[in-house]
Amino acid sequence: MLKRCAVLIAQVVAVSVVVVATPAWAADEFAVGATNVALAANGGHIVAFSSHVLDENGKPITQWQINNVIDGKHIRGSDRPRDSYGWSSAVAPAPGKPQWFILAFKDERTRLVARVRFDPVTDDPLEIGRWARDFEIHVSSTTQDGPWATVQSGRLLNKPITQSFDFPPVECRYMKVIFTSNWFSDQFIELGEIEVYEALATGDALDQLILRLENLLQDLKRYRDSVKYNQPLHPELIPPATTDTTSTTTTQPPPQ
Ligand SMILES: [Ca+2]
Repeated sequence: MLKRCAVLIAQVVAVSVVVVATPAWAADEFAVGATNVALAANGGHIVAFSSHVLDENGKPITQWQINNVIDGKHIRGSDRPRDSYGWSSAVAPAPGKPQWFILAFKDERTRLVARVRFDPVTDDPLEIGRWARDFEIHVSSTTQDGPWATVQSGRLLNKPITQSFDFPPVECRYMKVIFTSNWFSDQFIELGEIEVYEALATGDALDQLILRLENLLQDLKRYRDSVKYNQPLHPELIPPATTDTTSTTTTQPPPQ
């Protein structure tokens, strides 16, 4: 019996250690959501940016303004939204002078994010080299001024396709996207759209862990009761005593 108790306690301790030792955001415990939380229609918004192209009066050009990267409008073939060609910076990125923007989500809520998708396509053809190329993604869970943690860097393809980048789930209140280069143009850097997706807890792993702990605790309680009340580990499995009081009475020995 003592050996069984020791085994039970060891199992509870082992499961508890797993709870403590498991990283808070283990990637395999999450699925990527289907909602683009950066989309303006979902509450996404740009809180700061390096530049966008201006007209002769110093006003943003609607078709090329920064908010076009979160408007959900894409250019594909002959499908070209009249009011949204993508984002065009005012100048090309230069060494030490990247072009960038910072976005936040609905109500400035911190999100657990795990996927970013870029659509480099703008109204300008890829052949003129303005589409975004090398990028960095940084996140802050505090302020739009940082501190920043780098979660991803990479290079986009100069192709008219949306490109997806996954990373371990990370808390993000503000996301700073930095572009350090385009494809060779000395004029601007351009991006069609950015999408951000959350990591969603599947619940399966946690539910299974809770179930295991509940079962082990139940076994420990059974063991305690069996010792305390000198009863079998599973008293509920013992057939109930007969309710025939007459026969019971006749089998009792007479009082001494
Ligand atoms: Ca767009």
